[in-house]
Amino acid sequence: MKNELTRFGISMDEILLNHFDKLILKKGYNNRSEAIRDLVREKIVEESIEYTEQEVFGALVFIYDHHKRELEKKLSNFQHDYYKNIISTTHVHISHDECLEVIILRGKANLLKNIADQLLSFKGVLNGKLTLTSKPYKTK
Ligand code: NI
Repeated sequence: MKNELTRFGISMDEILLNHFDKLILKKGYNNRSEAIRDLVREKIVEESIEYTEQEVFGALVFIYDHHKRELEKKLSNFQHDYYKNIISTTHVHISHDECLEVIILRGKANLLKNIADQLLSFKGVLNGKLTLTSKPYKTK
């Protein structure tokens, strides 16, 4: 497959196109083509990530109660258990009582989701979210 650009026409009703143009303006795209390419890439990643056996990447962001007994030790031990999948951890003290951590993960999607579920269920972890991503397809 060639990596050259191919032109094709898209038919869209005026109302939808109007909403789309407002969206791409808000998102800062220079033209419709670039916005459509990104939407297609996003959809391809979203649809394939659940099933792929390939390595994907994740960012787990969560907030926890700094005063909860033993929680910091528990979080640290847990992260050591998965040292092969955890690339990096950033810790931010967001208030007198709470901390925020961002954990960057790599591995199979199901394992990363499982790691996130386990961690987010710890008592004292107040809120969190895992975002997974991967390359949409092989470019080389
Ligand atoms: Ni802290």
